[in-house]
Amino acid sequence: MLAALGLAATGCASNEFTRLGVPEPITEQGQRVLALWQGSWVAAFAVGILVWGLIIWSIIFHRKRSEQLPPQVRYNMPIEALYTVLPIVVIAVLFYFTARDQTYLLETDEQADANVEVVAFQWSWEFNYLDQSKAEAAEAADDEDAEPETLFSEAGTPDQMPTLVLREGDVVHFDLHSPDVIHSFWIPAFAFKMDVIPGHDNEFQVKVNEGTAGTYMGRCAELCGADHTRMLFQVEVMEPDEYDAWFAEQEEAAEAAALEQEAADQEAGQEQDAEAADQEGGAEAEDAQSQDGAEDEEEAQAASDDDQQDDAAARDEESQDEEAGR
Ligand SMILES: [Cu+2]
Repeated sequence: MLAALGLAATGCASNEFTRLGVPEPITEQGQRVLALWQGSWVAAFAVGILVWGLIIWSIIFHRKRSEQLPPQVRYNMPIEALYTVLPIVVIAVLFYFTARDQTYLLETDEQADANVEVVAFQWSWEFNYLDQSKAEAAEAADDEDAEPETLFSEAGTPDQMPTLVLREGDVVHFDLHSPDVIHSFWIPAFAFKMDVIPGHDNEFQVKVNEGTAGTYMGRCAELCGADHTRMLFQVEVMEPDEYDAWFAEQEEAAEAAALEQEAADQEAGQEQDAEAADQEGGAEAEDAQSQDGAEDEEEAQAASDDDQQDDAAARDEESQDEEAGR
């Protein structure tokens, strides 16, 4: 049975039963996580079957036969040593595979095809598509605070979840940034999540598998306040052609928006210049006007003060009347 289980768990066939609760991974890294998960379960089942077997064997074959005390085996050195060494071996093996896979999962050396800055905030996400990763920008400029260029962005709200778009076969680098509290960036189909910590930008990267085009869910996996449960996003994996068209469209839209903004800024600048010129010319006339205006304002203020005092006096009288009436 153990052999069958081991074969089922580590074989190529990956169905819902043998994944033991983990969704079908869509990244190379996710497959590694799944393998670690399945391997750990195989080890746990092996230990479990051994222990249950010994218990059942003792119950059946070593039942109480007489009133005589059976031979006592405490302080039996070989058995005591076995009890100590065996668990240490089990833990050491689990530790080895965990450490090995963690190193692999946190590796960011490979050149990425896409760079995304993930901003997690209370309570949604913003995805900034960058021209390079933060680490690369810092290295290129030889300045720790150098920021990569944002090509275009998408931000969501708790009511309108944003969509993160990825391309099949891409190595995608994620820079995680939070301006407020700790969140956790979790795409269940990656079989991976990472905390998004204010003041400490985390990073990781994945290789998206071929043939995974489709829509997946993303969540925040760290209780981060009242609307934590609404901190959702969608992940859309596109086929290369579709993605390239989408990417070009987004870039164009961002460029057009930037140009529009520039034009608006220029117009505003020109208006300001014109106003400044007007002000210089009419400064003397305005001075005369403003003095008149100031006097008018003072009079109006004095009048309203009088009104307020009258009101207060009227209210006092009313309340006195009420008291007298009681
Ligand atoms: Cu959150």
